[in-house]
Amino acid sequence: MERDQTLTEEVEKYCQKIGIDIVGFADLSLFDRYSEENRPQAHLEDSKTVIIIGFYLYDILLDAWSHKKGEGVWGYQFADAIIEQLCHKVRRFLLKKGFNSVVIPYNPGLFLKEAAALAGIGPIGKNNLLITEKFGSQVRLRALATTAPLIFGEPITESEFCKDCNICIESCPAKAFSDGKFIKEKCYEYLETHRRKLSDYTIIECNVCIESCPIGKKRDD
Ligand code: B12
Ligand code: SF4
Ligand code: SF4
Repeated sequence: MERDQTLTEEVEKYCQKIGIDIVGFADLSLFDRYSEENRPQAHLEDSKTVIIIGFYLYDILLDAWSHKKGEGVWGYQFADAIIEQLCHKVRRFLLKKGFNSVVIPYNPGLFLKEAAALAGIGPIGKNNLLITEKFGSQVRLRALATTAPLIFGEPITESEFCKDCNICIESCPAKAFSDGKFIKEKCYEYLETHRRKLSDYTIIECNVCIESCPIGKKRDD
């Protein structure tokens, strides 16, 4: 299938213009390794490209979760709400060019940090998260599936950033990396029991494995 260099550059430029900090494009066939509901085709049958966007969490408040009084479910994430709007703008931009797109739901959806690594945005580091050169792991992610034939990035499978570093592993208060791999149950339990309360309805979760990582911390913008 012919891929469109000009359109790819136009999408990149548009993303930059509307305040999307990171964008990458991934090959659909790389998602065949996942179960059906975690593939782009489950959301848009004739998809040709997966677009991954990243929003830099420049203020910790963007990472807050909220719920409505009486509901008790942490259903609203501030950065996710912004990213969703940005995704819809990209969708509209592509629609005007004659291509259909779908903003992929959060759950079930794609495995976003893997999708970003498959799009060549950055590696998954020892902190088990996507690392970007400019922002470290301080980015929230979301994806669209589109019929636009965009040019893919090269998948990244190893982290050149981590090498001899172990800062995130040593900093994790739950010791979730103590057996040489990420133990999600330890992390989950810690997140549940150590919420930073901002108000009756809003909290911030642990993000030490993000904040302790030195990558992307030397920016001046
Ligand atoms: C379920 C979930 C959780 C659960 C369980 C996590 C888990 N890893 O299973 C809990 C609640 C514990 C959790 C915790 C956190 N989460 Co969370 N979580 C998710 C969610 C919804 C799905 C993750 C998932 O199941 N991935 C698939 C599994 C198979 O991956 P995995 O086992 O973690 O990792 C394997 C692969 O990465 C693979 N691998 C390694 N290198 C490579 C390279 C390639 C190319 C490939 C294909 C695979 C691969 O090896 C790993 C080990 O087996 C995603 C959102 C989404 N829809 O993707 C957010 C997400 C991963 N979480 C996120 C964040 C920020 C957090 C927290 C910091 C909490 C917070 N403050 O928000 C912690 C960090 C924990 C950590 N260090 O990993 C962000 C990460 C952003 C980033 N920069 O990477 C995401 C993407 C949400 C978002 N919208 O941005 N999370
Ligand atoms: S703190 Fe060090 S080991 Fe951990 S993700 Fe960042 S660079 Fe990699
Ligand atoms: S979010 Fe906190 S508890 Fe979970 S792995 Fe990261 S540092 Fe550890």
